[in-house]
Amino acid sequence: MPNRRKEHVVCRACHAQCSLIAEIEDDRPVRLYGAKDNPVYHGYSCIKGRRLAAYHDLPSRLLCSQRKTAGGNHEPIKSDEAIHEIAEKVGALIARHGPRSIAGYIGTHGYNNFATQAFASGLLEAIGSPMMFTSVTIDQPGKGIATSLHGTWLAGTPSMQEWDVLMLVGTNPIVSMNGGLGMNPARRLHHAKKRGMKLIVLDPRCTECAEQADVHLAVRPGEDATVLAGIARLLIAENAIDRDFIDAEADGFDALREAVAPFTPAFVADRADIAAEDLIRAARLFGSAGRGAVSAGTGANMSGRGNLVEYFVRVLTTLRGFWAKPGDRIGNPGVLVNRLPAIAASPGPRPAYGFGEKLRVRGLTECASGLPTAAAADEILMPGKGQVKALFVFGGNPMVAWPDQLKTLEAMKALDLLVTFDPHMSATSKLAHYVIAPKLPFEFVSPTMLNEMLGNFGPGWGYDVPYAQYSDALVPPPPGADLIEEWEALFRIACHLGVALNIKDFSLLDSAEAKSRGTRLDMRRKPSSEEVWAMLTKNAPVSLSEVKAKAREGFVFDRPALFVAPKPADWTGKLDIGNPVMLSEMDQISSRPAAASNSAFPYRVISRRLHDVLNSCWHEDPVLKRRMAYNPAFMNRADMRREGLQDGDIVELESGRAHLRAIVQAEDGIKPGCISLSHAWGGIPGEDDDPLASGSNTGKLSAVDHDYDPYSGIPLMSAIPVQLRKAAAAS
Ligand SMILES: Nc1nc2c(c(=O)[nH]1)N[C@H]1C(S)=C(S)[C@@H](COP(=O)(O)OP(=O)(O)OC[C@H]3O[C@@H](n4cnc5c(=O)[nH]c(N)nc54)[C@H](O)[C@@H]3O)O[C@H]1N2
Ligand SMILES: Nc1nc2c(c(=O)[nH]1)N[C@H]1C(S)=C(S)[C@@H](COP(=O)(O)OP(=O)(O)OC[C@H]3O[C@@H](n4cnc5c(=O)[nH]c(N)nc54)[C@H](O)[C@@H]3O)O[C@H]1N2
Ligand code: SF4
Ligand SMILES: [Mo]
Repeated sequence: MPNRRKEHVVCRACHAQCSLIAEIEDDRPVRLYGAKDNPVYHGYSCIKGRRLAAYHDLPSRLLCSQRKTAGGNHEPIKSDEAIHEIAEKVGALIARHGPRSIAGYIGTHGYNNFATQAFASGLLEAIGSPMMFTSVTIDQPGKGIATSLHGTWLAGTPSMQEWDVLMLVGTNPIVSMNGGLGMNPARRLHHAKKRGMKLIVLDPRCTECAEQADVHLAVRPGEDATVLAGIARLLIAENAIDRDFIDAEADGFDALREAVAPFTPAFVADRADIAAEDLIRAARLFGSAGRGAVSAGTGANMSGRGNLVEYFVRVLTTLRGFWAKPGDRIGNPGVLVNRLPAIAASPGPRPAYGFGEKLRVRGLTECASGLPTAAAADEILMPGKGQVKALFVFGGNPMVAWPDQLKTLEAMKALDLLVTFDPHMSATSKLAHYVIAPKLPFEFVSPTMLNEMLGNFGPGWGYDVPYAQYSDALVPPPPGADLIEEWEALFRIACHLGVALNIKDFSLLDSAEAKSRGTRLDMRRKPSSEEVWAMLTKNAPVSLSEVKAKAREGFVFDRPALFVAPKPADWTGKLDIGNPVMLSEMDQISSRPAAASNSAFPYRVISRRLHDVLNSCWHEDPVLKRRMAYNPAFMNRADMRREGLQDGDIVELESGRAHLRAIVQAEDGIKPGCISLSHAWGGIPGEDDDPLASGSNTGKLSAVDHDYDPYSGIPLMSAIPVQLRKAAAAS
């Protein structure tokens, strides 16, 4: 008789950390489904999460680490041996080229695991390298930059239950679990709409969210800032602003009013290719609501002017006085993460860029969203003092995720040392000198700290009640496997190098404080996983041991009620809605003519998420493969007819940088002229880039040194101008 048991578990297939039930048979996870009684997720699950059990035993899963041979193939290597060799090589590179030659990149599954993040940044700090890149600057870098320029409102926004209106800009949380709607987004939107909340969606596609919108503005890609400025202008013109709030809490109103003046409905309608009446309808819905929120996503951040779009997300919130006010009850006082002080005030703007490490390319520096990852390939390729020689990749896949794939390929090949921490031979791992095979989620501990932390990102992120769940390691690694948690491998590399690690406390939001109040490790003794998590939650509002004791199934803690306090009388900080750099970008939009529509590149490739897969993860899973064998280039039927295309035909898409082949598929509700193509598909260019076999890589179309943001370095990763040619008929 097989030994079968059921366990509650935190899903870690994406950042949303849903609560699932795992059926485990003879120590193997065999089935997963949503936990119906969970007070926050209410049984939600998606196919990616439900397949997480299967990933633990997929044949493609690496059961031991790999080393590249002289012939370019990979051979198994004991993790001990790999760690020793890697440490030797790092030591030699530091001695020869200095610490800056060692860089790290934290991708999706590094970001999603705080133990990995903490030990990775601890190691780079300990050796004295500032070169830590993350996926944030190729994701939604405008968020950090705009928050810095506008200022944080400490009390945040009121909970979703109180919103009368929600505006989503280039984000589709029903599919992506990006912020805006919170956890189990479809259910929450349904309830919110039932009680009367209005929804405004800006998206060139009729997305799952747009289908339910009261106003859907099918904006021309890259013109979101134009539309939001138009809405700001209408709010001001129709006196639908909270003048008392603005006078008391914000600087820069007059400059803003002047800067948005040219953004008349006629101008916006023309630029953004929407109906002026729809713009006015959206502005009136937004302007007549008592409370509400605005949330933007990747579409808005990747199409140029992402900082400005995110800035306007905040400016519109301020114009309407939608921030939480004195006396409002804070939904989530915090369980594992300390929230910002619940005061109705802003400390004011802070520097958004121009500090920290100076990169050697394009005048880029560290910015409020981190070091510009779009510059990492150039930092590897450009000779000279400080050149990056070694790259550690933590749960990311630069080869298919970074913009400018051809440059990334050159860079990966140029490295003296490329190490990935990845459970399968990703495109990047195929080029790596070492691939460290990590444990998978059900083999290690995790509380829901990541998603709680994301609650500070913006409205409708994280939890709006004091919820947490704790999962133990549920199953051992497969028999005979030699796997290691990322943090443990990094601990051992540090030991070899003779450096001591400081482990950041992730319960503290301020990164300097999280470091200064972190834990300096005694390197003579390797901590246990639980001890590591105790360090990561050292100053948490609720102790990890209490969370562990109470929240195996997910639990809403009984925290003392927290109400927003008025600001102290001597408070000086104010929000800034007239930032000169942002307003000068507005000037550029209004004073320059629109790009000619019959240019050499008439189509725009726009980014989107696919329901069934997360970025480049586990595309080879046979169940997913049956549902989604490749990433189709979704097009408008009229465009297809005009180009003589049918479903399944292969087209060649050419940008100013490169061309790629993709397979077209009609989709209703895509704006004419747009080609909606998901990212992180395809393999190594020239080796495995058959669109039918591995999909098409949109990163190839981006150029990091063209049309890039001067602060985050992000180039166009959506709204990429291309021309289209039919390459072959469907086979
Ligand atoms: N053109 C275009 N480019 C884009 C985007 C876009 O919309 N358009 N999106 C951008 C965005 S938002 C992001 S976040 C980046 C993503 O950038 P990356 O994070 O670099 O890419 P992912 O594909 O998410 O890489 C995840 C890797 O983690 C591995 N993995 C899976 N499970 C685990 C695990 O449990 N542990 C470990 N250690 N590894 C695991 C997978 O095998 C995979 O290799 O791509 C960006 N690139
Ligand atoms: N199922 C699934 N979920 C995911 C992921 C995944 O790969 N699959 N990836 C995860 C990651 S890494 C991230 S960062 C989040 C991202 O989460 P979201 O930002 O919500 O990502 P999308 O669902 O792609 O939504 C972006 C929307 O922007 C639209 N868009 C493209 N260009 C423009 C433009 O110029 N203007 C406007 N207004 N809209 C535009 C697209 O049509 C798309 O509907 O999702 C996460 N969740
Ligand atoms: S949304 Fe993310 S966390 Fe939730 S079940 Fe799907 S993969 Fe897992
Ligand atoms: Mo992302």
